[in-house]
Amino acid sequence: MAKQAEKKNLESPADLEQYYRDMLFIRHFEEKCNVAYRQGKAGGYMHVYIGMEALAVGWMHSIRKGHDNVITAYRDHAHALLLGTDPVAVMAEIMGRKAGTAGGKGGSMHIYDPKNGMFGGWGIVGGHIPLGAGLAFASKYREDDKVTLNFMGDGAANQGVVFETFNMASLYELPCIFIIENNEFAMGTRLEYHAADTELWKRGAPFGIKSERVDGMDALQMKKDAQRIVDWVRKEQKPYLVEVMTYRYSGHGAADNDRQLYRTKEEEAENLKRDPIKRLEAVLIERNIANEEKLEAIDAEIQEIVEKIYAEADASPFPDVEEVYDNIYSDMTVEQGH
Ligand SMILES: Cc1ncc(C[n+]2csc(CCOP(=O)(O)OP(=O)(O)O)c2C)c(N)n1
Ligand SMILES: [Mg+2]
Repeated sequence: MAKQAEKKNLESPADLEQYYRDMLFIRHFEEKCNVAYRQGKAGGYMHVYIGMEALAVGWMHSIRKGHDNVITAYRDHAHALLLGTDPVAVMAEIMGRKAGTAGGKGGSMHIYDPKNGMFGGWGIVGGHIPLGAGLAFASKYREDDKVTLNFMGDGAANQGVVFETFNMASLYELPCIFIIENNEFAMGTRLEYHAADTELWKRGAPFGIKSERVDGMDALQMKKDAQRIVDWVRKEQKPYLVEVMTYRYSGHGAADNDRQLYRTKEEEAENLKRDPIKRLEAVLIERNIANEEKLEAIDAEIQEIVEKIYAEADASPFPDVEEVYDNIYSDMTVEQGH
């Protein structure tokens, strides 16, 4: 009986294949970003999500795309890509081109696309957390039934403004999900060196916020947990705090080539065994949704798509010098009704 019930809860083969494609797309897209950076085609700061893809897939498939709000820090490509932001515009922004989401003037850390519910892309650690609560406050005020996903890193979870926001979100009962992407590092500083209590999920309790810790390396489990929490917040109209356990395979940013200064090769190898993409691959094979041949074909197809995106972005010109003072102030919020 229990087994049958469990089977009922399984996503369809098409869903599983979609999660797989999405994770692989993020991985290849960002591998290409790294190449662009090394070739001098992308500048400034750039931080990839490699190793953390299951988070973006689980959460973005649990919300109403184009309706709900998402805000995050500078590790922001995956969130935008899965919300439906034009991938050429994302790549072009990373490359500083006119076709970018901010006309090439924001760069990798500032992917902004409110029409698809993507409110950035922010570089000040913890600085966007009150902005996310503001989005949730607007939803509550307008009774528009939106949920806000407010992502932050484990390092960001130490910022004072985050605690102030927890207090107000709880006090005002905001439909806001605080998602701590615990990838075990804040730049080169390990979790246990920066957090007095490494169980970050406990930080919601003093404010009366329902909180828990979940696994972010298993896309299917992530989706299940994310869906349950999103549904709860939408119904109860109260905040929630989730610590998602994950691991950053890459360096902090594209310029971080010295990972071995703060972690060993053995640790990296151990964590690679938990690769969320490989894990879902195994499920696809086990459930006869795909065989090795099909997986290879999907991989080749996605690599080709990414190459096309890159070529299209690379064909876009740089912004004109005359545009340098444009869009510094904007009344977009009023125009778009957000
Ligand atoms: C207020 C502030 N302090 C310091 C920095 C420099 N800085 C950039 S990223 C970062 C680490 C943040 O780590 P975490 O929140 O865990 O996010 P992750 O990079 O792991 O996604 C720091 C200290 C900053 N951008 N803003
Ligand atoms: Mg971190």
